[in-house]
Amino acid sequence: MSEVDRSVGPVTDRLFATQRQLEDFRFDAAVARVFPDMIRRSVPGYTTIIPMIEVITEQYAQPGSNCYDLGCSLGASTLAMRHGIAFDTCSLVGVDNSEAMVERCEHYIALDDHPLPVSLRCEDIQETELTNASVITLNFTLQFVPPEQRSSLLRKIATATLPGGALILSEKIRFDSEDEQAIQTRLHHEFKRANGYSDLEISQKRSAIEQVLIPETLDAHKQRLKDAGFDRVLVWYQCFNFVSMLAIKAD
Ligand code: GEK
Repeated sequence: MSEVDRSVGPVTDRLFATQRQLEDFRFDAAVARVFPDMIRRSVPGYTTIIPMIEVITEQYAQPGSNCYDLGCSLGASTLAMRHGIAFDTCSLVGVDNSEAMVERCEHYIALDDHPLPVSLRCEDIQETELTNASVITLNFTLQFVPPEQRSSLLRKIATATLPGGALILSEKIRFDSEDEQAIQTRLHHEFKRANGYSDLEISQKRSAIEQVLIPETLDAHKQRLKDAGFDRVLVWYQCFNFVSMLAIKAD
């Protein structure tokens, strides 16, 4: 029997179903194993955002350029980008610092029969060298980078982005208005309940993730993207407290 469980079929997320000791959430092997089910049932709009990443990539990918998926997990957004890139002269790179994710991601990439090669790197996205980029995706990854390190990462991304290129940035956000924060949080939890998570699962996951996933306001994101060097920033998708933005470098 192999030491590592490489099964990639649908596995139900029950990680927080029984009372457990409070520990910070980590992208370890147990999470990687249930990840497709976990993210689909936890992130409102995820199943819409993934196919739209293909559509957006198709619009912004340029021949002879590099495309990057930063925080690629099991490669859902990487594969969407792969299918959106119309040029065999592009190179596509997926990066994640979780070994368990990258190992499974290789498997998912191999199952997909698109001819464009994908190179996967297991490293911190803050260390990744970015050049000549037409499309960069941060699909629910920036929220895990310590807030004080986000500006320099976005400056690096904007500097590497070609004129006419774009960053797709999806994030969980928070709201300045306490009232709106409460309403949107309740709706998010209702979404999780409707997807079969119990109150115990919702509250244990929330406690595990609150020191690790730090949401910011939409205004803070927009301002920082502009300060980093993007010319245009727009929201192309929002469902409750989950948003996806497009940051564009002018031609
Ligand atoms: C998807 N984009 O399916 N460097 C590299 N990877 C990181 C870092 C870092 N500093 N911080 C976090 N990660 C994917 C979903 S999940 C979102 C992205 C979520 C990685 C981390 O290991 C995890 O795989 C991913 O970012 C975040 O479209 O779980 O809410």
